[in-house]
Amino acid sequence: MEGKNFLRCLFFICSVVLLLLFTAFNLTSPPSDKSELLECATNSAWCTAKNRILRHPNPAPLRHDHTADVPHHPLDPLTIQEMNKVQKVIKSFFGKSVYSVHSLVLEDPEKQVVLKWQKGDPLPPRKASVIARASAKNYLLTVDVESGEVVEHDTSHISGFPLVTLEDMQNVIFAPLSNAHFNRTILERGVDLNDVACLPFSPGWFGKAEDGRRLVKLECFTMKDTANFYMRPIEGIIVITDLDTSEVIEIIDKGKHIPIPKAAGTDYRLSAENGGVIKLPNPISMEQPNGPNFVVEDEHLVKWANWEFHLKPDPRAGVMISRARVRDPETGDLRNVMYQGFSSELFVPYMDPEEAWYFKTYMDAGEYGFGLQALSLDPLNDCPRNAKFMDAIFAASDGTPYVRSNMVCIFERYAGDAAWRHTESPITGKLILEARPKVSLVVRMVASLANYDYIVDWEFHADGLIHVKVSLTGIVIVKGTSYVNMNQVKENEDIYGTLLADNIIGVVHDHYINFYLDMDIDGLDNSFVNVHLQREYTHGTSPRKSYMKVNKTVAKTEKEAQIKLKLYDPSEFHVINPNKKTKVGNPVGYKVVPAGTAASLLDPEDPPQKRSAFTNNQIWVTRYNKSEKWSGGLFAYQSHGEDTIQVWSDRDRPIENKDIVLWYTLGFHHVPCQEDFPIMPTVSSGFDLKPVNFFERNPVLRIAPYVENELPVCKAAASA
Ligand SMILES: *[C@@H]1O[C@H](CO)[C@@H](O)[C@H](O)[C@H]1NC(C)=O
Ligand SMILES: *[C@@H]1O[C@H](CO)[C@@H](O)[C@H](O)[C@H]1NC(C)=O
Ligand SMILES: *[C@@H]1O[C@H](CO)[C@@H](O)[C@H](O)[C@H]1NC(C)=O
Ligand SMILES: [Cu+2]
Repeated sequence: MEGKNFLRCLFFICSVVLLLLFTAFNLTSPPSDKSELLECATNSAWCTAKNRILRHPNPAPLRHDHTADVPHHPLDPLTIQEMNKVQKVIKSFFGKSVYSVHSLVLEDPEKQVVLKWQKGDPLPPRKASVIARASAKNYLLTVDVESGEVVEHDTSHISGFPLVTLEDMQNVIFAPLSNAHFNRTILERGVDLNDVACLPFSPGWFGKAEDGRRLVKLECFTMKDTANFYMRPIEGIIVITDLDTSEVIEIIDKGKHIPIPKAAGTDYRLSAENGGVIKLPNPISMEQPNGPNFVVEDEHLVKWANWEFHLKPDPRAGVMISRARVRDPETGDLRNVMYQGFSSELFVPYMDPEEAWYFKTYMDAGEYGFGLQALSLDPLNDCPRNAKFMDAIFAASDGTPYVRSNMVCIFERYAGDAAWRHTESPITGKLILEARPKVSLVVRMVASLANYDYIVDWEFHADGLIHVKVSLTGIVIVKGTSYVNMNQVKENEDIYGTLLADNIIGVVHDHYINFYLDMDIDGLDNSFVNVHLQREYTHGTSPRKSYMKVNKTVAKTEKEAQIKLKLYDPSEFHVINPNKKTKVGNPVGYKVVPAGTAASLLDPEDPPQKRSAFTNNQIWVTRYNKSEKWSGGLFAYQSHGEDTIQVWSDRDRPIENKDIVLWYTLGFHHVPCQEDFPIMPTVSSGFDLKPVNFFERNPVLRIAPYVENELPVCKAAASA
């Protein structure tokens, strides 16, 4: 696993073998060097102060052997043993046909069944939902794990293909090198064939001519003299390849005049810096010598403060939060907030219409699998000390289960913020100073989609707030150019981006992440209320000319809940339970608080926009329907856009006092800048789900303040 091969492995994105090797490495790393440790004064717990910047990656916490896992909860993911059973069933179902498994996950039981289930009850029948391909056809199967019964669902009306498997990608990335014309083209550019690495990019969909076969567009880079080969594109060469046969269909070569960008300055590893390491003189970490305040019961049930929810990794969504409930401090009851929440689809369109770029309109969840691309997290750097890690069990393309260790982490966060505070001013003569620390619980995963990294946090607060945060970092995918200075660019010439370094353009693009939020506020039947804020005139009845007035409208049908955000015509958006009111008579509810808003500027009829039509609005509300989960469509790869949330919502079903699903799209416009080179500093945004009249009063009045002598203080072990 040296040099070139190691790099190739990196972007085949995690073969199982690599993971096993990685785990083996972790288990055998030497114990910490004592001089690097800090000791807590309040007890004898060791607090390591190591950092990856200074040393090797920290040992991952030991994960247990999953072969004997059993499910405990109706929503628990399929275990290794269950997947093995399903694999046998699939094998006999397809008989002699060659097949590939693109998804093998638990088929969630009916909502009513899950809601009725209580700990100690037998589990409802365990079923697997399988997406497979055989004989050039998509299959959607439900397999009963115990009986082996298979139900086949008709999906012939849905265009597109299931997500590409890791094996698909591994099979295809060497395809260009089997082509003599490709080799010649590369050699003509002065690149050694042994330095070439090709990445499989989904082709989008741009017309019926592309139908009938699974296509991939490979773009190639040179790995010479850098770990950051993304910054050394062999510009303009696109190798269109058949994913099923690895046959090279066409080689487009439009960049002969474009030099390969230099390697100098592209590496981002500390080992490549020769100016000396910058390090804060005093190490920082959050101390928790007695361990965290949350528990994970039966592998998937997270309990912290007043929250309780089910958490599982998912190959497509990343993580799924289910049955999120919060305890009411007044009654002690666990109250339903959200039945299920997850990232449903992503859309990353690049804004360059040229031949080698126009198709770059990625739908990362449906095309690649947001969870499949989430690799093992690095303890202490990806998640703080005292984080707990959750492994994922995913299926390879032959249906064999494998373990993705440490894919999700759970940790408590205290960043010195206040949950609430007040100081009474001296003029009232009262001496009051009340302040409370804000501690929260974070669930985190990081998807590394080739060049880009998406950090997704679900953060639960004691006051009932759920904050969803998405952070973008990693490497901007760049375009080679002959320019080395902006003074060479003609006045009206569009370079579709920003010149980041010699011969490198960061192309303008967007990132959208659409969240499925099945809110069930104190029950299934909820309504969506547009709490419109409007200017009202006093018409001479007051010295004031105007004021802001609240006007609430309940959305009757889905179309009334297709929401485009407007700064100068603002609203709040509430999901309420009209059947349950507080003591003073307000319906209980939660609101979605938008942030990170961006609207797509593509034409609604542009094929990428039709396929990712979830970006037509920032908020949607649909009638709950178990088979409407993926807002860009079940088969997003080369989809035409006839199975999207736009189509479902346009059915205009009634949504008042019904079981409804809220969808929110977080967006980022990204005009790259030089600071994004050679790796991008993290950019974050998010949205909140916040209680509105859900509690009778501020639910965290009884939180205790911090007192100095109750908190741990760490000092260097060497001087202790
Ligand atoms: C292209 O080059 C690679 C790497 O040198 C080599 O393995 C392959 O056989 C070549 N392909 C053809 C068709 O010559
Ligand atoms: C409230 O908003 C609705 C829908 O926009 C509008 O029809 C109605 O006139 C408004 N009511 C008032 C009192 O402004
Ligand atoms: C549920 O969703 C599927 C897929 O969009 C659709 O075919 C079906 O008609 C929907 N059912 C209802 C009751 O809306
Ligand atoms: Cu970006």
